[in-house]
Amino acid sequence: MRETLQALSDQEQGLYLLLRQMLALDKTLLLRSELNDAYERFVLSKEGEPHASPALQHLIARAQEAVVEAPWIAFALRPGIGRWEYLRIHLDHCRPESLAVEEFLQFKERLGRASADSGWCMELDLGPFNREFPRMHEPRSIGRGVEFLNRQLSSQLFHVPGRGAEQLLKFLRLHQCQGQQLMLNDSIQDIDGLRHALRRAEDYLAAQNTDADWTLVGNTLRGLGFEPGWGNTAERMRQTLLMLQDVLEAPAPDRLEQFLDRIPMIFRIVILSPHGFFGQDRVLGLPDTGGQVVYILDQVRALEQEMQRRIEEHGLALQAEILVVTRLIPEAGETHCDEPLESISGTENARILRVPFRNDQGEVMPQWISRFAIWPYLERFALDVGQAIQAQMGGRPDLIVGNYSDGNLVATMLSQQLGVTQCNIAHALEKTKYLYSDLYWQDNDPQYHFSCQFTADLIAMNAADFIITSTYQEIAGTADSVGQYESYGSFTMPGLYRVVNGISVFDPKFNIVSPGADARIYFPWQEQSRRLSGLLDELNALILGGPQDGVRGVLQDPHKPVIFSMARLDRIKNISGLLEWYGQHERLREQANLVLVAGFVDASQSRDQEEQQQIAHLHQLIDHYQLDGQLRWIGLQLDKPFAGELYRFIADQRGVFVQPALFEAFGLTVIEAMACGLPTFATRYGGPLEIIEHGRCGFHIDPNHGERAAEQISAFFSRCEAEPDYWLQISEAAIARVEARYTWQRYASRMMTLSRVYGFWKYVTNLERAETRRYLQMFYGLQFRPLAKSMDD
Ligand code: UDP
Ligand code: LCN
Repeated sequence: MRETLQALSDQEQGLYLLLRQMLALDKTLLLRSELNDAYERFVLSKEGEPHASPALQHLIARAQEAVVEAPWIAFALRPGIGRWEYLRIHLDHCRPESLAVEEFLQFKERLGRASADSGWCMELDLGPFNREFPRMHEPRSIGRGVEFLNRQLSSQLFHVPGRGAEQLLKFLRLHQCQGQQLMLNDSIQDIDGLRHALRRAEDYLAAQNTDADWTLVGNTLRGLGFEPGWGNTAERMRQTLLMLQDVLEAPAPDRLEQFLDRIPMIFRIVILSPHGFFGQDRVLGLPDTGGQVVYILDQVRALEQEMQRRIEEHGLALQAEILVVTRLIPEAGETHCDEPLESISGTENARILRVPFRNDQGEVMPQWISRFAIWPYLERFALDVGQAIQAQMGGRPDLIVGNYSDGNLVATMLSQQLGVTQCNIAHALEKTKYLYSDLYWQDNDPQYHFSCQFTADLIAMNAADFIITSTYQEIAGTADSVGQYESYGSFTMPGLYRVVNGISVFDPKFNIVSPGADARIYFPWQEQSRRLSGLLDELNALILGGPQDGVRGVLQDPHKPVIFSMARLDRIKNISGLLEWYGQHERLREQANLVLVAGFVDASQSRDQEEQQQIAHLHQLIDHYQLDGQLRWIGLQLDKPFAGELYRFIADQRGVFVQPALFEAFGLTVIEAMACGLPTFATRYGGPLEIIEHGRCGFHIDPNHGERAAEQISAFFSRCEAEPDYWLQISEAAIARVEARYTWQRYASRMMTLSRVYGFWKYVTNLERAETRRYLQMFYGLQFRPLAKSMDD
């Protein structure tokens, strides 16, 4: 900060003129883009030009936003990823002064409608609790928390002679599954005893047949103090013993991680996903029902395989078990969401367990409830789920995974109640999707109830033992944009509370583990032998055929390539934007047809208000641009294999996929389309920015500049005509990108390692986190509960 202040100290005149121009805009809040525009205009103006300077440019380049309260302007600066500074400047003397974050937030609050009259506002600060906890410093370490934590904590733990070894010994004695003691029994009392037993067991195993299993060597090992879990063969058991010996001898973080990876810790997992229609059939595309469902079902299959593989390697005859817990919806329409238990296809022992929401009187809520309105039901749901899990599993799980804000809050309650490691997956934090959703929360609250959601998010993200994200930008953004988690670092909801230190992107609980595209479904268009050729007639009829129920438009020239998009009909998905860009771009309309799979064509079939509005809007646009002969809007739920074949069908015709969202947290459709080999144009706001390498394996588009996006797509088609190999080149690069980066196998293996390592550190450092838990409980009781309750009134 000192540097910034110093650099600006001799810029008084320039600052004065620039600030005057900003004040003249007559806006109370200036966004980054507006600040940049203002500066550009300033340096091009006659009076501004002589004052253009690196110092002023630097200020503007770092400024994320400015609050104008004439004659003051306060700036929030982001000098680097995850780093923030604040300053204010008075027009009269133009000497910048540094501000504390809370002072900057107070500036903002004065703009919010309900700024507290007394000026008092509750301030939430989680910083002090984490003071003792290791924190990363380098942006490139963000999202690689487990490596950092291992390094830091193992050196702390093993620094005090004997302490680490003692903890490890205690930890190894903890493990049990279905009443069976694992790893060590009580006969090993101390570290000397452990070292001694390890040496003897190692000598013994070295003399055995390398393939011998526990039935052959178990008696002797048990006599030495060991229990099953060290490996499925004498050789593997020996390796594991040696790894432990190495850790005790010279504790290095990588050795510790390797050893922890060998400990049988995870047999039963509970995955929470309360909202939406969670099911295996006929649900995708229904409101609140999209990628999260796909992600979880694919994740479950991959996790079960990985768990089972590891259980076998541990030498244990046990069955992995996974429960996905969601809401039971009695009025489930065509879905199976009214069934309490459903086996997950493609798994041995994974099920969906459905528990209904109940109101205060204990009555079951029959209808679907929007994800924005579920808050009053969650506490009771968590209690009911706790009982249902125990009944179903006959005990507690080894890991609880929350999904989205509601699932993460329920995961927090359950993990605390059961003392189990908690992992959070946000999927999409709503906060950054809507402009000033925090500052103007009161305007949005009747529809979106963000006051509840952001409070739940803060509680859950701070309570989690570890957090998985799909991309780096989800945590910390980019050099130019703020990360989704980063946006919870400091913010204010005037009249409610102010967050000075909500979460730090440098917290080692963050780990990037990207999801995959199901390779059985989304495979390259060239792999003819795997293709579902039986669907061809149906696809032809659906895309190129005549009028059909649930479909609008008929493609008059079926030979043109297709611009394809598929998404839930949320406003943020911006399907209407794509329709408009296409409608307005004559050349693009000549070059290609447009095919949309989204929502319903008939608004009366929709239960969701936002979706109904979007449907009406799409109809208006189609009428306005007279698109019925160039567009096919399919308002039907397609099953996954069919959707996979649809991507490839469009690739056969040398089409493209477009993901036009105003913001997309990750974007499974993007990797699905790419895995099938469709050149993809996707929003530059959110995950696709990281998934796609622009110009190589796809293209970024800016949804705020639709005409440019349409131009990019049109230019692509022109280039494909001029260079016959161009389409193929992008298609192949897209396939390769997904194969290299987005596979479920890699995901599952990483997730298993993380669960073990964080499980260990949770045990070892439990005391340090107790204070945070207490504070969060208070925040829940005093803030979240009344907010959720008031939604009922
Ligand atoms: N999807 C679908 N039919 C639809 C809309 C979406 O099958 O009408 C599927 C799509 O293939 C993808 C998921 O739903 O697997 C959407 O995930 P994405 O991450 O793209 O977006 P989300 O809906 O989660 O915001
Ligand atoms: C929710 C979203 O909005 C998508 O961007 C993600 O791809 C999906 O969840 C799965 O994580």
